[in-house]
Amino acid sequence: MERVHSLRMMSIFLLLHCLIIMSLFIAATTANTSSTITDRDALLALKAHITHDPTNFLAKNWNTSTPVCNWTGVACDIHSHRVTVLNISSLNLRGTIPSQLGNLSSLQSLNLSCNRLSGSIPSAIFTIYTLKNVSLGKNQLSGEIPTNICSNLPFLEFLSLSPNMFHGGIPSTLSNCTYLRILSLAYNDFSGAIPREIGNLTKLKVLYIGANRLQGEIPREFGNLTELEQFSLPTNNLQGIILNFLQFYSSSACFCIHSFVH
Ligand SMILES: *[C@@H]1O[C@H](CO)[C@@H](O)[C@H](O)[C@H]1NC(C)=O
Ligand SMILES: *[C@@H]1O[C@H](CO)[C@@H](O)[C@H](O)[C@H]1NC(C)=O
Ligand SMILES: *[C@@H]1O[C@H](CO)[C@@H](O)[C@H](O)[C@H]1NC(C)=O
Ligand SMILES: *[C@@H]1O[C@H](CO)[C@@H](O)[C@H](O)[C@H]1NC(C)=O
Ligand SMILES: *[C@@H]1O[C@H](CO)[C@@H](O)[C@H](O)[C@H]1NC(C)=O
Ligand SMILES: *[C@@H]1O[C@H](CO)[C@@H](O)[C@H](O)[C@H]1NC(C)=O
Ligand SMILES: *[C@@H]1O[C@H](CO)[C@@H](O)[C@H](O)[C@H]1NC(C)=O
Ligand SMILES: *[C@@H]1O[C@H](CO)[C@@H](O)[C@H](O)[C@H]1NC(C)=O
Ligand SMILES: *[C@@H]1O[C@H](CO)[C@@H](O)[C@H](O)[C@H]1NC(C)=O
Ligand SMILES: CC(=O)N[C@H]1CO[C@H](CO)[C@@H](O)[C@@H]1O
Repeated sequence: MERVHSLRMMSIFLLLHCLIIMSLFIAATTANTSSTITDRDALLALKAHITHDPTNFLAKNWNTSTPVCNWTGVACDIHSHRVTVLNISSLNLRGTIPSQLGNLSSLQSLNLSCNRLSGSIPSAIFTIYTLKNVSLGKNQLSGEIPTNICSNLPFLEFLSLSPNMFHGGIPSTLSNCTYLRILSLAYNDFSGAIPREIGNLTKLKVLYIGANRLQGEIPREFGNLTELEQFSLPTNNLQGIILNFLQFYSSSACFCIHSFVH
């Protein structure tokens, strides 16, 4: 009698154990499915905004028969299955950037560089709190940088917009992206003064703002940028600017340089 009782207790215990493990497993695999669907829809919106894809990269690799995390150029967090990296650089893609991309709310690295994308950057991109790297260089993008660019990007380390056709002023509020290490705004159509607040970005290692229509003095505060290793500034020494910039591009292997030097 005793034995039967303890056996029964044991099987109830085991059953409970199984139930807990099963529910944990279900929770893990179904967690945030609505977020992963949102990620998929955001990438499908991007695909729909690409008007020309000469290597059929998106047509071949981005389809709903495979999970988003298996798509080429996409990487996900292994636990949440949220998209953390989007790299579709150097594919000669034409088209525009849809605002739905701003729904990739776990994205850390966005690389759309070396394509032929046009239009402006949707402001929704600047609401992705987790962003660290943004490479949009070597496209045909235009518009202004919004003054609230850094309001929701506390972790931004890498911002490259060169070369493109952005205009307007360089916002002084860029200094709120306090972790910026690489800032490349060169080869655009920026005008106005160079904001002294950039001198607050003391982690800057690379600063390219040359080859724009900026005016005035280089702020004294730039003397505070003690980590700076490479820079181009709007001086008369255009040769120097190009040299620095070429070095940057050859070291970062974006082999699409010829077309804009000419
Ligand atoms: C869907 O994409 C996968 C690779 O991610 C590819 O192997 C497969 O052929 C594609 N299917 C269609 C119908 O294009
Ligand atoms: C997606 O990728 C994972 C890991 O690389 C692999 O195990 C799985 O079979 C892939 N799924 C499909 C549908 O291709
Ligand atoms: C990004 O994509 C380009 C072109 O497909 C590739 O050469 C490069 O290695 C990729 N970078 C990363 C960090 O995956
Ligand atoms: C995604 O972004 C678009 C445009 O920014 C928005 O209209 C939509 O409601 C967002 N949410 C989802 C879940 O797709
Ligand atoms: C951001 O870019 C830097 C330099 O290319 C790289 O070392 C780093 O791993 C990237 N971070 C992410 C989150 O992709
Ligand atoms: C920039 O940061 C300061 C101090 O943290 C804050 O008061 C200000 O509102 C921020 N401005 C923007 C545009 O993000
Ligand atoms: C940034 O720099 C400006 C001018 O150089 C200064 O007035 C301001 O206090 C600084 N802001 C922060 C948050 O360090
Ligand atoms: C930055 O530079 C300015 C002017 O050169 C100086 O007055 C200020 O104290 C410096 N700030 C820091 C934080 O080093
Ligand atoms: C983005 O891709 C280009 C070309 O593949 C590369 O040179 C650049 O370093 C990448 N940006 C980041 C932040 O990794
Ligand atoms: C279990 C899990 O990953 N939950 C996350 C789902 O997504 C929301 C918003 O992105 C997060 O706040 C949760 O932590």
